[in-house]
Amino acid sequence: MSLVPGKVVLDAANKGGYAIGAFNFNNMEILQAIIDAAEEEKSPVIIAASEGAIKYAGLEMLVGLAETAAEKVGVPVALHLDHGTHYDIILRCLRAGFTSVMIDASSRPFDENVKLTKQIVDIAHPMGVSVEAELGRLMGIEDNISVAERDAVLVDPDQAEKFVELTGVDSLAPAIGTSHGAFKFKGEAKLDFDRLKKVKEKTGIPLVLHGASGVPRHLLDTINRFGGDIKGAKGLPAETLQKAIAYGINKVNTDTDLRLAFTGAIREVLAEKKEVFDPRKILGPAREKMKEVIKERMRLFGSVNKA
Ligand code: TD4
Ligand code: CA
Ligand code: ZN
Repeated sequence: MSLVPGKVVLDAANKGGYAIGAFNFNNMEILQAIIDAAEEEKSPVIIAASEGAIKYAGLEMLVGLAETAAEKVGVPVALHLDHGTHYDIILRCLRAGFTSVMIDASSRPFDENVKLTKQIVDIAHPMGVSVEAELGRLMGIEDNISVAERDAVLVDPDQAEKFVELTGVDSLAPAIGTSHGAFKFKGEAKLDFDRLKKVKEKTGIPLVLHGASGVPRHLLDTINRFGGDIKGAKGLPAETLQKAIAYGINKVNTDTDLRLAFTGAIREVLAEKKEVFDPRKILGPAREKMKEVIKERMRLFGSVNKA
């Protein structure tokens, strides 16, 4: 079917108490892995492109791939701009056919974040496009962090309430202790569930967890076994993620786990089959591995059979 607005799948997840996966893509194989996983699991899905992905593949190329892939399947698919930083790039995405955009002005002062986010909502909504915004800084929280330090970094629930009222945003990413990449926690994985609970109570809208990759051991092991060298990586444990979903997270962003799956599968083929030089024999297994990882994530999120 045609791409659907992000709000359609996120509002249903909010009502149903589960989460939709937002998976980043920047080439055909990653996109196919996401779409095929969604179809096989009968799961709604969000495909996400970062500004870096747009720079790498080209905006029209990504939209063309996304629309073609979505048309092919019966499950709802939304095309989302991940971490849009400026008005101009967001406008380009709106014109090109994105059905959801994130304006990430969380590093700016609160009033500026409100102003820019509201500006985006005002142009996106009449086009039927949903808007996600962010509050707080995406950062891991250490055990010994003080209350004041924590307050300075993580989302303020009262501000979140005000922010949603003032902007009319469709979904919100509150910083509660996750961070992007493969090195999320030095010690124990900790999230500020109290804060998450308050943000949910005060806003009621779909909440988004960034930096949610699990960084599973087996993916790291494959990479390291076949010539890679990634040490000390640590992701968000499955139980912690499921608790966050129970507290009101309805969109879970995953990029790192796909990068790990992709890299491990390619390293394995190249190490084990030294005679191979056909790109399809190299990227095919990587696509398969990513699909497996995505399906596993969808089961964890509770989005299977929700399409
Ligand atoms: O928003 N994201 C994905 C971030 C993608 C960054 O892409 P560029 O390198 O092009 O800037 C997440 O929250 C994913 O979190 P994860 O835990 O998977 O790192
Ligand atoms: Ca940010
Ligand atoms: Zn993110």
